Amino acid sequence: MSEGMYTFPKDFIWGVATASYQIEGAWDEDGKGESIWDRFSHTPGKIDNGDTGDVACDHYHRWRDDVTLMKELGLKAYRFSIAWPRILPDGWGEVNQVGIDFYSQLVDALLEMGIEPFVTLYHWDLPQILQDEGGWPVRKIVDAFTEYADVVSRALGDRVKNWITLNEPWVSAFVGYSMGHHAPGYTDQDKAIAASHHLLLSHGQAVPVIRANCPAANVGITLNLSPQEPASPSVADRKASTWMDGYINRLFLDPLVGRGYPQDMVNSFGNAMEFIKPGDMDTISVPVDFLGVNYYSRGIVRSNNISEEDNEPRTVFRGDEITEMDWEVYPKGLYNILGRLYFDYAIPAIHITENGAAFVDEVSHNGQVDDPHRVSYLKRHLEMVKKAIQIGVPVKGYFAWSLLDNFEWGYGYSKRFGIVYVDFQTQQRIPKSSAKWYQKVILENELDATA
Ligand code: GCO
Repeated sequence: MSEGMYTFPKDFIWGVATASYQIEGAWDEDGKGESIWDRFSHTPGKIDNGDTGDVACDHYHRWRDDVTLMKELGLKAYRFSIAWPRILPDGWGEVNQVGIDFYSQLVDALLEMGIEPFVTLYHWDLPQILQDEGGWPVRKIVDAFTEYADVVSRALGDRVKNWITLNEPWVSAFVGYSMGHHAPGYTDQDKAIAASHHLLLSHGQAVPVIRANCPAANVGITLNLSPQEPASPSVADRKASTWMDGYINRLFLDPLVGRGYPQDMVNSFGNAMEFIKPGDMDTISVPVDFLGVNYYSRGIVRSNNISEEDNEPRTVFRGDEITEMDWEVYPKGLYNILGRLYFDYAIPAIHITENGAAFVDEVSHNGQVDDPHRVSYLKRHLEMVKKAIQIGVPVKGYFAWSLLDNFEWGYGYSKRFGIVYVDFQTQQRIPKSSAKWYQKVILENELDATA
């Protein structure tokens, strides 16, 4: 091993991630019910350019080719999500066998190719019919999710060993119900807080059900985590960044590890948390096998109240490398988060379930897509994973976001995150130079930080 080279642990899991609504298309085929994202994207003005996920990457029809592509890239694992309304078009009750068969065949094909499936049960495409009855802010959703988790883990649990209950409950709750940028598009903070509690409760109630159906299961939950730094050392900015940390990180981490909701958040939300029932916090803190971490960037927090006497001039500015999402490239934040999860929260195992960047990608005259910025982004974040492992953080796997360019929610197809380029007119896939770079990293199980 030459200088600058780092060999990852032997059993390190190298993967990519996707999500059902972002890639599948076939939005109303084979008995699938409508999801909140179908409804939202079909509502004029909600998505840039009027884009929808109706066709997306047409993965529903092209999945065999996509699995072959994954095999060619040498991927060891594939994190994908299941579209709840494909399985239970009415939210619960009658099962759509065609929907089960789709995922069942996908799982078989992955296993045949030696690719380990990581199934996310919920990546934001709630059956619209459940939203019509109130959605995540209404408690009965917890039983609906549990039934859904039961149906899927019964059907796939003989083959799928890795389960993620929810993807980014903060985004589901707050971007969907309070900011209104995501489906179902509400702007009601109390609804969002109730939604976040019922999401966590759904997770907690589903974990034992998945284990019962799949005794060998590794079960976890994926959070979007991001360090929040004060823009100056002033009291006002420090207070604001502590609040933001509570809102994005601690509101989910603390209850999951059995610490209950952070007191500063409870105080800040006031009596909006009356929906908590006895026993809920125990249900939520059920032990899991791993935590999934989605990391993209940090936050730099400036108090709104900058006229406050004790505020000071800003001292922290974002760096000059910014992605197409207007997110700062800040690899060190991943290291900080990982350290905190291990040393403060004693998390026993971590998978980086998403990490990646959107840049403008173009097909050159020779049909290649060269994306050096993405290679650099991935490399520098993997370097931080390596450093975290070196100080003892149990990082077990890394999933690049994403396999394919896809439907980036409110931005539609305008942001490309894939390591594989997708021509949305022809559905042609072109592995970018980042895919070839990642293929080599996986093959060698080694990172050349100097190159
Ligand atoms: C996320 C999402 C992805 C996004 C990605 C880039 O979990 O936030 O899983 O669906 O596409 O994060 O914004």
